[in-house]
Amino acid sequence: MTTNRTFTMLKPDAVEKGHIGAILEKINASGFRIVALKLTQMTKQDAESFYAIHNERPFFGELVEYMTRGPIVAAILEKENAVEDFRTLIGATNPADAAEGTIRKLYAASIGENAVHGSDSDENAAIESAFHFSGREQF
Ligand code: IDP
Ligand code: MG
Repeated sequence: MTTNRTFTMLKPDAVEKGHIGAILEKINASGFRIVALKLTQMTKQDAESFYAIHNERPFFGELVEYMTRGPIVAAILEKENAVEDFRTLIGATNPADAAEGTIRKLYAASIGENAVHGSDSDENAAIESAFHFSGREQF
């Protein structure tokens, strides 16, 4: 099944550095429609659950600490081929490997603090969207 929606978070480092406006502008300019949006903060339990797939990885503790240290912007984005096109827009996990012009190339500091999340599949986009937004918060 393919859908036309993906889920994103502007992570605590991007919010701390004042990049919310610039990143949302780039998302809009790239043809995505924002269909849900909020400033929120994940609890430790939220982050452990959201990133459960990584819980055996050596960086898991660091990842949870980072993702809970301040507010994030959570959003659902709509566009044809949204999941794949948004992964292209954000660039590689490690900003050192990210293509020119991508959000991570422009705004990420390191593989850990990489500014933005993008769902990796339609299934996870739906799960992650429901994690952060009720039905009445999605337009
Ligand atoms: P993705 O965000 O590009 O899908 P994943 O491999 O799913 O990358 O990793 C989830 C998040 O975990 C990354 O975005 C990054 O914040 C963090 N992460 C991934 N690999 C490392 C690492 O080697 N060291 C520290 N943090 C990492
Ligand atoms: Mg991932």
